[in-house]
Amino acid sequence: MAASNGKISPHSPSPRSMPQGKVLSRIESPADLKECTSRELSQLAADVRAALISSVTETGGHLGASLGTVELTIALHYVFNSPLDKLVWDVGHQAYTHKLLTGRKEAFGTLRQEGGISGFLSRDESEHDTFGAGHASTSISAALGMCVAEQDKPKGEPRGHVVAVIGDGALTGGMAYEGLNNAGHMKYPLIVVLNDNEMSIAPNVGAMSKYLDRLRTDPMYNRAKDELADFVEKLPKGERFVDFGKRVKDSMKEFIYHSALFEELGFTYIGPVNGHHIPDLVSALRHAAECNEPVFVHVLTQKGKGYDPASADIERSHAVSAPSLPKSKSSTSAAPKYQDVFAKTVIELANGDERIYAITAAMPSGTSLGKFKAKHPDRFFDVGIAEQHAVTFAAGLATAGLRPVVGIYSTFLQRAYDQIIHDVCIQRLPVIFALDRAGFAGDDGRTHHGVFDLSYLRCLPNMTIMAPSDENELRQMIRTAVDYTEGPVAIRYPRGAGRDVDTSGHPEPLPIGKSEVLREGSDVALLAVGSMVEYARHAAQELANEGISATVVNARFVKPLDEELILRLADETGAIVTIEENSATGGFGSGVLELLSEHGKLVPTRVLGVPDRFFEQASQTRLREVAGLGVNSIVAAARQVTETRARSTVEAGHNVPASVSG
Ligand SMILES: Cc1ncc(C[n+]2csc(CCOP(=O)(O)OP(=O)(O)O)c2C)c(N)n1
Repeated sequence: MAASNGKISPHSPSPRSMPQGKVLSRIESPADLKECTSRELSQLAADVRAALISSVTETGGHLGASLGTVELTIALHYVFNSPLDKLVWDVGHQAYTHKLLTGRKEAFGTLRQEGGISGFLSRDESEHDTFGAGHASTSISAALGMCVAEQDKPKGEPRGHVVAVIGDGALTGGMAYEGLNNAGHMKYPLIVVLNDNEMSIAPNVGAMSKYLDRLRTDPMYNRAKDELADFVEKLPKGERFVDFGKRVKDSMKEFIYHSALFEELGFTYIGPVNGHHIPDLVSALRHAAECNEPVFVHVLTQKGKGYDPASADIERSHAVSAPSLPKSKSSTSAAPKYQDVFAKTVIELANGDERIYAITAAMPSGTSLGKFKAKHPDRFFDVGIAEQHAVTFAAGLATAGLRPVVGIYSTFLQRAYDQIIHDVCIQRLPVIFALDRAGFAGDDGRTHHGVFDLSYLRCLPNMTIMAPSDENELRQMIRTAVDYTEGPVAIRYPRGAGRDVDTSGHPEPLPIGKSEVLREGSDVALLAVGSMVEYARHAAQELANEGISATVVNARFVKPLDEELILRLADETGAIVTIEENSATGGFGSGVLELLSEHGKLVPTRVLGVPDRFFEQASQTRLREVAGLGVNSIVAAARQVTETRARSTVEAGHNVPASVSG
């Protein structure tokens, strides 16, 4: 079932056909681009755009981001020789054209589907994908490492150029500056291409964004741009590409506009360049390739270019959903999304509590905290793609008695681990972490599944961790967190819709560390966390049909555990199954095992959690099944522990075997 690269099944979706156009149909690899005339390259851009729109509106995916980089990608593959030359795409969500030009045209219709190609870049997928990503701001560091490796190759071996392509949004991430700082000083010939479309997912934020804006609108740049366009127009047609490198080399120097900031950092700055004009891009990239020192090429692009709905709502079209994606099993279409219930509740509580502040790291729509901004603009902060800063900034707010709520995807909080420990937990600062997309993230795949948070947070002293089983419980947990001032609290909830339960009335706080017993039984205790509670309920019903009587517990708290209840159930049922949509290593089930061992109650126990491997994209429901978290797996585990208990009782009476985990 599991392949080592994380593909979840041998299931191969049949690719949808897409229009390829005259030129795109001839391109099997980047080498084919070199044969193209200038006119053919612009036809190729049109073909690629039509293919992207046709295909991605069907499969879903990052359409807006990729439509903005069509010409840039063509120019990069025209000038450089991948895979000898290394192209490193930041995040990778804007690299669909790169996929089409590097042998993945036929598979493109399987994008982001189970068994299909990834929505990001992956070293497993193509030799042209030099570095996998999904999280932002890594490209400069990775590319610098590759650049050093290229330069240190033994004499006589061909050396490739290395180009990092980073968006203006990703440039707000601290790691990008760490990379620039190091690269400018090391003087290796790294080329950094800034794909500046003025957008992160939402409009970009921060002082750097303002600086780029000044470069973009400076009249000097506009004059240089016009002069360059004139120059290109005056070239005889056939020469526009053939002799372009030679002819443009000197004149390019005149068109270089200076950027004090990037030059002070040790880079030669080229730009701003019109990112939708292939001749300008080709000349700028050729010049960059000849510099033999760190070069920063500033390219201006338009997100969603060529797709009307995208231009009308650039933020929404950053990614489009597939019309036909299967819905999560536990959700109903009428139910509100967890993220919306979260934002609504924080707004409601903030209406009457001026201490509540909301922070997002570039995800105002993904977390729904943009709604908080509309209500309480003075208490809302989008800090950019800067998770580490978001956490320590929140810690600073908390020192003054404020109640910061950091709305963040589980997967992105991974970036800020030391900040959680060093800045928040050690100082017991009451920061509230709202972890969205906890559990499987679905079609975004292995870089985005939020299946580690219970493990990485549970081991931290002073941390309280909750997980709601429905959207009303999420409201109660937010209220509980706001009332609790003894230390940090994390609430983790899944992607998608809730269960359509009643969410009227003021949310009441929950007793800290207390679970909820949903069903009483005598043969086995099913201890479930968050999204798994419904699954456990269904499993209990099936077990009842087989004559096995199960207790079902909604854990609510992963830390502190409801020790009294768990120990009592160990005595009463003598068989336990824990279920969580988190790594089986170090999460809730591990906590239960630790508790049982501490008290010498080693009753047969199965820990159901995400196995120790990475999972590619599929629907959330399917991923849960493949990970062994479906109803059938719970039923099987319950049977196993009850049989083990029965056997050991018969064999030895009192000699109960040690816990087993799986
Ligand atoms: C560490 C991290 N935080 C948040 C995200 C979510 N995210 C994906 S793309 C994106 C915006 C990137 O903007 P930019 O780099 O300018 O690329 P564009 O989409 O505009 O092409 C964000 C915030 C992420 N991928 N990684």
